[in-house]
Amino acid sequence: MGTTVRIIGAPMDYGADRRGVDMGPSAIRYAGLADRLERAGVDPIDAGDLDIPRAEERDPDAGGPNRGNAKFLREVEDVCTRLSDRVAQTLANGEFPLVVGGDHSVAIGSMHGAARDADLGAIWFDAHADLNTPETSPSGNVHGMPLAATLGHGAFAEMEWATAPRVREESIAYVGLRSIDERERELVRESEMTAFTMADIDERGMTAVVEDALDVATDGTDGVHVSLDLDWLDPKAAPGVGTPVRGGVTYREAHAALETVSERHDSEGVLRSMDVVEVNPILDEGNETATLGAELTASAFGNRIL
Ligand code: 6HN
Ligand code: MN
Ligand code: MN
Ligand code: MN
Repeated sequence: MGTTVRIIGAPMDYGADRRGVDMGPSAIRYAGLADRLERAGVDPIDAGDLDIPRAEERDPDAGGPNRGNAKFLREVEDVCTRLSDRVAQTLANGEFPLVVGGDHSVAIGSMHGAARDADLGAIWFDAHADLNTPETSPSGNVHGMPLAATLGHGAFAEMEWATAPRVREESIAYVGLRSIDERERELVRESEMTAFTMADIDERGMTAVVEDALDVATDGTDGVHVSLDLDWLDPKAAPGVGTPVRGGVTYREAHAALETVSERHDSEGVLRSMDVVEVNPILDEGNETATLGAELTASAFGNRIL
C-alpha cells in the first residue's frame, strides 16, 4: 500500500497573540482531514494531540536569560522538544509526519525532528518571512520566528532545541511572501534563501514558481519540509487566521501549488514532512479555513480530479 501519514496534532497557541489557534487541530480533523487523505491514496493514522497546558496557566515571561522579547519561550521549547521527538520517531518508523497546528512556532519542532537524520530543504508557503529573533521581533510572538530558530539566528544560536544544523539557508524557498518586517527584509536580501513574492506569482504563475521552489529545496538535500501557513491565502479564501494580509493566494492557486508538490513527490519522492498551521476557528467562517487546510494537505498527497 501507499504511504502511512501520521497525523500529529499540536494545539499550541503560545506563539500568537490571538487566542483560538489551539483549536486548529480539532477544526481540521472535523473538516475531514483523514478521509481526504485516504481519498488522495495514502493511509492516515491519527496519533492524537500533544498534551499542551493552557496559556493562562503559564508565565509568558519565563524562558531563560536570552529570551529577549519572546513570549512563552519556555513553553514553546517544551512543546517543540516533544514534537521533534515524535517527528523523528515517525520517520524512523517509515511513516510520514504531518503536524497539524497550532500556531507557526510548531514548525521549529517539526523541522528539528525531520532534520535529525537528513539534510532538509523547506518550502515556506506564507505571507510572512517568520525570520524574527527574540532580539528583533516587534511583537514578541514566536510564530514570527520559526525560520530564525531553525537557522540558529540571534539568541537561537544558543538554543539546541530550536536550531537544526541540517537545514541550510540555500535550501529554503519562500512562496507568496508579502508582509515582511524591516529587519527581515534585510535578512532575506542578505541571505542565501530564495524568496518568491506575490509579485513573482503574478508575473510567472503559481506552477512555475513552485517548480523553482522545489528545485531549490531538493538541490543537495535528502527531502523537503512543506510548511503551510493558512495566512498564505487571501483572507477572502481563508478568513480564519490571526494575522491576515490582503493580496494573497487564491483558492485555485493554492491547490495548483500543492498539486505541483504532489506531482514532484510522485516522480521523485521528495516530500519528507509537512505542517499545516495558523488555522483559528474562532476567527473562521463556517470552518472554511480549516476545510481549506485539510483540502490542501490532501492535494499535497495527490488528490487529483481524474
Ligand atoms: N506567522 N512579522 C510579524 C511578527 O509578529 O513577527 C508577523 C508574524 C506572523 C507569523 O506567519 O505565523
Ligand atoms: Mn508563518
Ligand atoms: Mn545528504
Ligand atoms: Mn503567516
